Amino acid sequence: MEGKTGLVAGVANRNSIAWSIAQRLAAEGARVVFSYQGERLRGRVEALVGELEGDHLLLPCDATSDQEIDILFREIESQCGGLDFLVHSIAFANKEDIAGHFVNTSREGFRLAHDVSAYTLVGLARGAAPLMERNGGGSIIALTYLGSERVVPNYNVMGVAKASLEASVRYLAADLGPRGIRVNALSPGPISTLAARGIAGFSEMLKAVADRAPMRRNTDPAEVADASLFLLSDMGRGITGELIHIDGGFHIVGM
Ligand code: NAD
Ligand code: 0WE
Repeated sequence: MEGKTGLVAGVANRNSIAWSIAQRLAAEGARVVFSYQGERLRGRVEALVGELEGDHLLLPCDATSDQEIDILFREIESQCGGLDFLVHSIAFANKEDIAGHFVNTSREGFRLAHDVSAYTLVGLARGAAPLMERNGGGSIIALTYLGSERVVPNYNVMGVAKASLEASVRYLAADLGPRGIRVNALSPGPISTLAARGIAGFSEMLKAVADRAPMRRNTDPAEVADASLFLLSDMGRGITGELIHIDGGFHIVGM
């Protein structure tokens, strides 16, 4: 990844999947721009980035704001020129909407989950595309979850938002392919991150997956980082619009 520059959106702390991905990309020589949701997170992300070799950049961006996305890419353009890759690792739904019955999802809860978890990919891809075109093309990945394809208890509106994210990956791949930009999704099995830990019954879910997955274990974030490196590098140059499960095979199992 030497000579490549990319944006990683979604590092909140050391357990973030985006942090595992960014560490691997930086270790392979990439320059990484980190965007963080708000000033509340700056200190923590700064401390993490300080652990990396190389010259990286930190910029704020609440991805639900078109204005903040605009400012982010203007800043990247002036500091880096172009862009080669983008990692989208952002999701949010109200706590009450990822518990209980999906049928009770409010209009506002549905809107929020889709705005944060799906539309942000479209907004960030639109901002990144001209900078990628300048570099002769680029590669975009988004993190999704099996709850989009099958009913996972309590995942509820997040599953519907992830289905939208995955469809957005395909439409973006078709739109941006002629400009040399690839767009793919990675679907890891459950990983114990901040976004996952608050969820009731999460440790039981980890155990159920490890018991039934063909590989008989849970997903290691380093495995997600390796697959990300593949798709974001020239090794993935023939692949776009694809969804890769990184779940030890759990998604193939019927019982
Ligand atoms: P995480 O909490 O570390 O990451 C979620 C990130 O989303 C945070 O950095 C948060 O700041 C960011 N975010 C939320 N709203 C935002 C906004 N408006 N603007 C900018 N950033 C915003 O948790 P994670 O588990 O690393 O999640 C990362 C991605 O991986 C998510 O898309 C999640 O759905 C997906 N995923 C997670 C798992 C899992 O089990 N942990 C499994 C499969 C997929
Ligand atoms: O995408 C996710 C989690 C995303 C998430 C997590 C939270 C917790 C805190 C979105 N919004 C919020 N809102 C909060 O207030 N995952 C893939 C992890 C996850 O979450 C689940 C899972 C899995 C797996 C929720 C229910 C069931 C399974």
